[in-house]
Amino acid sequence: MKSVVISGSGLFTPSQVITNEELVASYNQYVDLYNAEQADAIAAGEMPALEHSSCEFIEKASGIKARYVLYKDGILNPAVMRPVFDRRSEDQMPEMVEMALHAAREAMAQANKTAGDIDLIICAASNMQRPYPALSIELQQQLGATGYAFDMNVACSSATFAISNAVNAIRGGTAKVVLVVNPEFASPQVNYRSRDSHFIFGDVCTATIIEAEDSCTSNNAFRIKGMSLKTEFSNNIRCDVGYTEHCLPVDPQVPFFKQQGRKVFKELLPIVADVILTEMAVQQVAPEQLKRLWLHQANINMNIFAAKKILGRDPLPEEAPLVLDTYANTASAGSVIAFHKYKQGISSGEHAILCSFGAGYSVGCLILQKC
Ligand code: CO8
Repeated sequence: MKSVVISGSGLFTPSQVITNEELVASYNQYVDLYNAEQADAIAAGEMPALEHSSCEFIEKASGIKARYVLYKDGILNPAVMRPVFDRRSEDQMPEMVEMALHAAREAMAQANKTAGDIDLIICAASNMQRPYPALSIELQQQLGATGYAFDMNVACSSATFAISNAVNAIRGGTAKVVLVVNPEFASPQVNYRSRDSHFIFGDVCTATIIEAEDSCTSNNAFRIKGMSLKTEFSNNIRCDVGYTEHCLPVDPQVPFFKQQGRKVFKELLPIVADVILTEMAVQQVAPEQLKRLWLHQANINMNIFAAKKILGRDPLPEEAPLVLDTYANTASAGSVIAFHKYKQGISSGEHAILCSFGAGYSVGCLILQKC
């Protein structure tokens, strides 16, 4: 079987930051206005008063301190509470393609690849800004690449599932060098009026270059030694927005991400641990051989729990790096950000794990070995 590597990675980080303090202040202003407006109904017991959000809760429950967003202003305005931006015209790149272009260029430079080398582009993310033409095909044109391109979505596992598709395309002979991009433009899907979820997501884009080991000239490449993917249906992380929306009665909750966070926590972790430990056994990689765990970044407590299950002890911070504090949950990009920022200091032959987990449920585990 052909040996395939990740030969480069790239990251686009938006320039605008929202701290917990800013987010909570705007949410609490919204709550005060709402409770004042509904004072009579609340006093009559017809509806409950809304409660304030708190920075202490957010940091303790999730590990999130801030998030990057493409459009900050509308989000923090208690009368708006959504990112405000115009639909771009047909001759302008949509945000997701623009983000992907930046991340792609960094990944290509790391991998010593030009657009002429890339013959497959996969755009994999939790949301697509439009169904067609595929965003990946517009990116292909922007880069000046040839071959073919397609979009795909497995929510938080979009990146790992796309890397697995890339490996299979290379092994099957339909591609030689694959660019995978994960533009997670998450903020439009966040309900900033929901105390339970207003703090969870940030915007970002990651990119990776996947190619056969024999064509790789990068000095920081990782062999994809094992891959294991698993899905199991659950309604506990869900978004119902779709192309039929305009035919249906308007439901103000539909466009938003929603989840049963506690249930996700309880149900998903055993699946994650099982997928990772089984693949480690298949690849004959023992816990003490693992130099790093680049895990999905949804919740600090979840990451520590998963790392403990894998290593059989508490992880050192550098063994299971977190980017949640500054990036928040960035859906499929999270584990790739951790990989991109913390892939130094691993010697040839040493092993590491890149693993996503989230909606679906879906789990994607890659066992990597430094070339
Ligand atoms: N401020 C203060 N208090 C709060 C707040 C707040 N903002 N929110 C909730 N509380 C209160 C609750 O009311 C509750 O109070 P009480 O005990 O009196 O009822 C208390 O705090 C505890 O609430 P929870 O039980 O909900 O709190 P948790 O400790 O479970 O933490 C989390 C909530 C952080 C959401 C946690 O459950 C979590 O992170 N779970 C894991 C979820 C997860 O991994 N999800 C993955 C989703 S990402 C994904 O798959 C991609 C989806 C597609 C991307 C879409 C892009 C937008």
